Amino acid sequence: MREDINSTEFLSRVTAVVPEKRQMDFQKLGYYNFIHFGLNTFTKKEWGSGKVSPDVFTLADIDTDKWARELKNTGSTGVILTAKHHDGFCLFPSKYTDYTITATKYRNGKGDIVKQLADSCKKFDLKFGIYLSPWDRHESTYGTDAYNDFFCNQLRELCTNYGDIFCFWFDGACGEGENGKKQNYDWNRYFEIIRRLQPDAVITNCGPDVRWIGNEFGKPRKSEFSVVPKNLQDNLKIAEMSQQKEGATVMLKAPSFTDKSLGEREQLAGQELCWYPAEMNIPVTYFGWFWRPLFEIFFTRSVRNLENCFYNSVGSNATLLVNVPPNDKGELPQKFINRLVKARKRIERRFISKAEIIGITQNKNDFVVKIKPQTVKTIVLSEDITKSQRIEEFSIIANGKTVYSGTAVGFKKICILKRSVKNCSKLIIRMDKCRLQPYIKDIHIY
Ligand code: FUL
Repeated sequence: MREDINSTEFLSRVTAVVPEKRQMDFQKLGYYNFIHFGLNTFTKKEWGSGKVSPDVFTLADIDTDKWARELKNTGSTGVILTAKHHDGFCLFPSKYTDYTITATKYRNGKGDIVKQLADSCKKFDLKFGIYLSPWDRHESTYGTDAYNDFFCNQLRELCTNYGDIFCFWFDGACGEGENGKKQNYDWNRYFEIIRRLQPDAVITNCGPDVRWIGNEFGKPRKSEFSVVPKNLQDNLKIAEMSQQKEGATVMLKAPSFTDKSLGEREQLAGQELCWYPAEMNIPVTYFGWFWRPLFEIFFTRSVRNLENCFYNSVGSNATLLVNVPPNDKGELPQKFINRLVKARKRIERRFISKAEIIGITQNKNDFVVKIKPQTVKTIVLSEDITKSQRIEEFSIIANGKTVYSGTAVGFKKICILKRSVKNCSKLIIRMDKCRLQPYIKDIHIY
């Protein structure tokens, strides 16, 4: 029998789903960065073939402190580095392959960019994460069981030699075809290694902790829910779903991650559920993950666009991962950093004049907030997600008029009013639809 989506039984089951501690810590990070760097930076390709000579990597050294300092200035909380992309080339001296940074001139063949950046992140108080592509176009064992051992060995190296890792980012792309090489990834074994060696790390994208928001254009759903059907995490599907053709933008074929709506009551009925919050990943250019001069010149996102991406993710119950790719001099292009810094300043400006809250009273579904009179333009709401995500529809009423209608709140919802309300002294946050009673953690008014 189909579950009654309005019954207390059903809603109790849904609201019993809450985050793990590692998911909670991760959500607090808000905005952080990706760094795509490797041989592709020099060949100006998105997907390296795995046959490119390490000689194309011509740099003798890089100032990763500068990367960390500059990213920190953009308001970032962490950095995820492509330790290995699909071409199989490793930025760290993996013992299990020769196709690594030690085969280049970099630091006279003694370099380890993963270590370098991990240290720089520590210095600048940034979290450090690892992107390790399961798809490997260089490794000869790829497509056999031995590759799973190889991949696990690399994972162990990365889990043990670089301090705390906050995130392992597994890419779903797996495009080999012509030579028939296809890998059955032993995901459970990979996850088990990470859980054992880096228990606080989240496993993202092709992993059980954080889900892909479903596009790379900076567009969230109308409502982003963190409670979703558990079968979304189903690893076995990943191979079929994965991206098979080179392209700057990933289009997974499976409908699930890209579904227009996810986690609405109808989609949860009769399903096993899990806590699986969204991450929005975007390149700082409108497309392309590795640096390309033309992309930098013509397609760097505008300050406005970056600002909106922030509200659409961090302000809409997701996290924001922005890729900032170093150029072939090993530097983060100033244009990227400048735009991100400007976006940060614009965002910060919005939150300067915080209203002094005189009192909050709850009257059934209304939270009545009295403030010292001022002009109001932005309201930030947070649910106590240790009690799950509950709000489905809400409205904000000021001076007797509805000034905002919204849907999901979750960890954080930034509500920007179309028109600011002058001389506002009282706001009502009305819960129009909720999964049992709401648990509001914070209300901030600006
Ligand atoms: C995709 C990859 O194919 C791209 O090259 C990039 O790494 C992006 C973040 O994920 O699946």
